[in-house]
Amino acid sequence: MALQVQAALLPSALSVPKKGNLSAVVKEPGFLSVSQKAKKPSLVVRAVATPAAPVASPGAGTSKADGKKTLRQGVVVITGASSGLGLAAAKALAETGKWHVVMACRDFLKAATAAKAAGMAAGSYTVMHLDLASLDSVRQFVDNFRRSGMPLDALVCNAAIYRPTARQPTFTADGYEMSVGVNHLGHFLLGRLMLDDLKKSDYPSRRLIILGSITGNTNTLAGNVPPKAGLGDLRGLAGGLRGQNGSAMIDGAESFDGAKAYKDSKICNMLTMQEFHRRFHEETGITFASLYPGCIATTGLFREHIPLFRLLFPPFQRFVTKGFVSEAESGKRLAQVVGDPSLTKSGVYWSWNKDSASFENQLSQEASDPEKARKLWDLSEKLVGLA
Ligand code: LMG
Ligand code: NDP
Ligand code: PMR
Repeated sequence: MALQVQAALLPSALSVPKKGNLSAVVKEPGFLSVSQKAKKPSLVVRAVATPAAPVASPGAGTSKADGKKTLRQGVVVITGASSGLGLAAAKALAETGKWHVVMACRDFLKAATAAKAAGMAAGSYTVMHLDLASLDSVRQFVDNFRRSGMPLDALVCNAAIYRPTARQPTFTADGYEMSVGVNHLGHFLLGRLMLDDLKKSDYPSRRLIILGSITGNTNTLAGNVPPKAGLGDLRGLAGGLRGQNGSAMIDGAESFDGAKAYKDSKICNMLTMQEFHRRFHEETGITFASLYPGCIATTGLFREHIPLFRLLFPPFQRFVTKGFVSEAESGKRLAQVVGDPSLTKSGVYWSWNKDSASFENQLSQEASDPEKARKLWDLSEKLVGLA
């Protein structure tokens, strides 16, 4: 049976690292834990996940153990879990024992090393390769995930890049401007494909979460720091964000602005969450949510910013705006949105107040415009090959 478990996992594991070297990957304890730590061979699913202390709960997604109904361990996929918020949330969720975390990352070894350095228990997570800058990679990831035999109970679209100092656009494998390509289009395809997996799950509360941000909302001070987010009439997106004969910017602007492209991508993330909610919540019961986790000024998101910014930004946020939040705290917040039984409401953009209590926040007019959301959805479908 152990062999069977291993065999079931092998195809996904072997095809996981695109860039990585296989022997190094196979040596990785997090990876090996997938088959080595399997203690409950009755189901492939149970074998992949760490056998955690069962949580008593009635309803679906339960199994009988010792004559009692118990909630099985949930499986959550987190994109970009190799650093910052994604890693902190992965750790927070894995530590509860209630979740097995699939870390969907572009750099397999970086993710595996980060998980280990963060002290995540081997067997509480699986690293799988996902490069959101390639739609082929997104499809490949979904195939690999399905072949692993794990159910999907929650999906967190967390990965992002921010290119504030770039003067020229760069492009994804499919030729789309990188910030919107990775932050929005890659996640759009992933979310659309994995909706089917969420639908199949028997877990009591299934959730699809997409990271938003305050800087994409012009109804805030932070959202008014130039350059301001704005999608215009989406003509640049309609033109394919190519940058050569068209525009690399969603609003069709002639010149590229990396900071604006990021903020625009966050509007897309928040609009997409709401459109998912409108189209699928009633029919599926899945919770769709977005959030602003606070200003996590120390993460890798700012890696491309000038050194002076990276030096001053954390104290500025900590002492001046007071919007600063540590990576660990932000991870707890995201973990709440994934698993807290009180945050099941769908269509919500969560934020936290100074006492770290969650509340339903207001999105800007543009970030909650249903007509724009529908148009964005239709255009995105074309760009990722779904329509
Ligand atoms: C753009 O500039 C770039 O052009 C673009 O390329 C890209 O990099 C983009 O977002 C990234 O930034 C934006 C920014 C640059 O420009 C401005 O903000 C222009 C200012 C225009 C006025 C803004 C309106 C806001 C009005 C508020 C008034 C300000 C008061 C501040 C207090 C607010 C309290 C609620 O800006 C910068 O690069 C500045 C860098 C910001 C971070 C560092 C700020 C330094 C502050 C020093 C903090 C010191 C540490 C605190 C110690 C406390 C001790 C107790
Ligand atoms: P980090 O840079 O620390 O983390 C981003 C993650 O995304 C990394 O794991 C990175 O991988 C991954 N990533 C980047 N490009 C790709 C790609 N092509 N394919 C797959 N993964 C990719 O940033 P944060 O933790 O700060 O950001 C996480 C989320 O939080 C983002 O959605 C961001 O918009 C949001 N957010 C952040 C705020 C903040 O203040 N930091 C505030 C509000 C929202 P790698 O490690 O390989 O680089
Ligand atoms: Mg901003 C008033 C509160 C506040 C908050 C909560 C943020 C969050 N910022 C605030 C204010 C200001 N910022 C002010 C007054 C300024 C002018 C000095 C300012 C500047 C600033 C810059 C240059 N802030 C930034 C930048 C960035 O490059 C970051 C960015 O826009 O990335 C897209 C950023 C951020 N400020 C935030 C947050 C959360 C960011 C990180 C970006 C994000 O993930 O959305």
